[in-house]
Amino acid sequence: MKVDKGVGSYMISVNNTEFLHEPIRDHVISSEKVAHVQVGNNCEHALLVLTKTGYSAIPVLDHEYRLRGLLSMGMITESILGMERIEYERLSDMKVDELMQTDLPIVRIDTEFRKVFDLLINHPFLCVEDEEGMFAGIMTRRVLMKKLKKAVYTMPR
Ligand code: 2BA
Repeated sequence: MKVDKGVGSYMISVNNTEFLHEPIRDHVISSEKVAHVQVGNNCEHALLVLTKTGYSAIPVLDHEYRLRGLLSMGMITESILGMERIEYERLSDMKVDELMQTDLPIVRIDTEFRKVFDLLINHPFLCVEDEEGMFAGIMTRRVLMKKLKKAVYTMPR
């Protein structure tokens, strides 16, 4: 698609779609930079991590660094909604394993951008695994948008 803004102005192009066939590997936010909680952690700790980092959802990993699920602020608050108040005191007795969402899309580190493009429409981020099935990190909407912006503003050859 080309949008010609008239003589002497500029042209925006989305013809540069080569990146769609690139693997996401070099654009994954690596595991050590991803805020997470571990199975067995209590929900009080999880609430602390979510609040301190400012993220609305984070991965849940096991002790071997494999992905087990996803935990969001919403899941925590929902679980402690009492009839008249939020029952924070229950958090220390609840484990993240009880609340986490386990049906989530996972992509491999060699997946092409084309595939994550589709998935990131409905998910703010995707968990990424390496060839051994270990948690490698996440691919976020922000990273994809930056990649897309670059493609849009690159003039066709
Ligand atoms: P949300 O936490 O809902 O954040 C939505 C967007 O708000 C983020 O989009 C980012 O642009 C901005 N944002 C939120 N908290 C931020 C912070 N502490 N520092 C900088 N920017 C922040 P994306 O960057 O595309 O991230 C999409 C989702 O991926 C986030 O959703 C969060 O659930 C997760 N995420 C991103 N980076 C993470 C990390 N380092 N650790 C754990 N989860 C992460």
